[in-house]
Amino acid sequence: MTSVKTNSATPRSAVTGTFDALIVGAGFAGLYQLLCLCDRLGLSVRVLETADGVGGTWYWNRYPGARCDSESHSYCYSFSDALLQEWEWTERYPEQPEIIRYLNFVADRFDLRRDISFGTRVTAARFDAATHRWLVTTEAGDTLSAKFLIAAVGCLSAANIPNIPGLDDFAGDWYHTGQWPHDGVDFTGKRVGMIGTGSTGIQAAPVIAETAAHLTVFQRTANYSVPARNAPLTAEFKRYVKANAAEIRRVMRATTNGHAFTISDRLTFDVTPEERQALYEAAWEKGGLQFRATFQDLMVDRAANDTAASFIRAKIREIVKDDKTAAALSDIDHPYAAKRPPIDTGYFETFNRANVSLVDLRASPIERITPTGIATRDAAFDLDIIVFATGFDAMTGPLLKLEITGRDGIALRDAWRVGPRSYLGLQIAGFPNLFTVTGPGSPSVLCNMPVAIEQHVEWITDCIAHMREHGLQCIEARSEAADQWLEQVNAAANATLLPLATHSWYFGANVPGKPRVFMPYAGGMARYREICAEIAARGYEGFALSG
Ligand code: NA7
Repeated sequence: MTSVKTNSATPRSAVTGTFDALIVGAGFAGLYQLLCLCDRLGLSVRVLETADGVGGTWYWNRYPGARCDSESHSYCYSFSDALLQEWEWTERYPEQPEIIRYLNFVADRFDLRRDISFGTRVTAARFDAATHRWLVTTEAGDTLSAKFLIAAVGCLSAANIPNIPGLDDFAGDWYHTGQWPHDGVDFTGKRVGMIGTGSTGIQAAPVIAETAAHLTVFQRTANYSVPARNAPLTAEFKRYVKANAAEIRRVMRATTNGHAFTISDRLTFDVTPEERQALYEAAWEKGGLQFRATFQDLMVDRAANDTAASFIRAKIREIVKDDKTAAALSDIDHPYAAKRPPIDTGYFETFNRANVSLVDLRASPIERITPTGIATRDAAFDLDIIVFATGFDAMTGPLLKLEITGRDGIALRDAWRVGPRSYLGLQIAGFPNLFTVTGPGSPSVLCNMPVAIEQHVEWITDCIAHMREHGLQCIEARSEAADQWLEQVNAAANATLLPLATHSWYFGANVPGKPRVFMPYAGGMARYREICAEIAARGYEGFALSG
């Protein structure tokens, strides 16, 4: 039996009304935006959420091994000292169920649920020039209206299911990791094929291998990964986090990537090769995304990056016993961290298990899916289950799915036909009073997400407060400001090694036909925060405000 297994929430009806603001999405961004607009500004607000609960991206990503790569004490809101003191994480990296528990705790703690309509999918949003209001339509056919529309839909929430011929004929079950069934998947005794070796596939493979009869990993692009070294948090560390909450927040707000660690100011070639090796060994033992903070110049100097890349390749070859598999896993074609660097729990070790094998798709691409499995150019693999760990139509996908139409009837799809064009990743010319939380053109996915989200939500809240104070009705990014910002986004990316990974999802390259534009702002979160603050202080320079 062919089956598409997704979590479709039950649509509810009768979600209507007139509001000051509508927010789409009840993840980290939507919840905090709701809190700010209701509690700080006293606006009437409704959150529309497809799922049956809070969590956003984390509501759907329930695949085996799903865990955040940011450390738990930094993967949370920092706006409330009381919340920081009340919540306690259990592990170095929070697992998906714990993140969901956290966001439910936040929703209850701040009484947010009453303003959220769950099971409500937005199918269209149109700016009505006559009333200067957004008209939002839901799947159930209801229409709501609001002065402000805030898209808090996340960057990685539109699943990318590759269009491989024959999928409809597959007799087994298949799943995308970002649309995982709530009751889980039993791999016991099954022959499983997993396509994709990004952060998700690298997290999922070791867990699937524990119960599957056989796991075949289909790798198109070999990837670096550093051990996560996950572990339960000690009582001492928990005390440290509570006692130092203010300092941790200060560091997170001051660093390029919004994490609670700082990037070393040491340059790669200022130390001897022996010292460098020892520093990499120490970073490998420590584990986590912090590996890329070993030297200041790893992301800007190719020769410096090569030293980190060589170190990790050597580790892969040391861990993986089978020479051919080790060669395919370490044959990596891009600089370290030019694609989002995964961290893992026993990923490379998994290939030493008798029930796990690797298929190198560069050597032999997938030709089709058959009723019994996957056929590559050179072989056929019999499978009971296919897992697509194939990522997302990142950043623009979730926004385009809202079918937004702006002033003068311009569809966002048309406005962005050659790529996203947004001022600061916050507003789009032609779309008045629409804000995008962590939209393309902002640091977003290059930053620890809660930090990026809090900065955007607070900026949007301050902006709306400013408009109310000055009796202003409309704000819209100026076209020329968006163009100039796009140049800055490109310049920031070009100052790093990030553009050298031309197949990265940062470019949209993982989705066939998607315009190739480097989407996130790579100039660093701290610098970006200053830019946004300066623009606001100069009377919202680059935005047209009208009464
Ligand atoms: P990613 O990082 O986009 O990884 C997707 C993987 O799937 C990657 O290895 C892709 O290979 C592979 N892929 C995608 N399409 C295909 C097709 N058609 N055939 C074979 N292989 C394919 O997504 P993740 O879910 O792992 O991670 C997304 C983010 O979530 C991550 O970066 C963190 O920020 C959290 P490719 O590299 O494109 O050759």
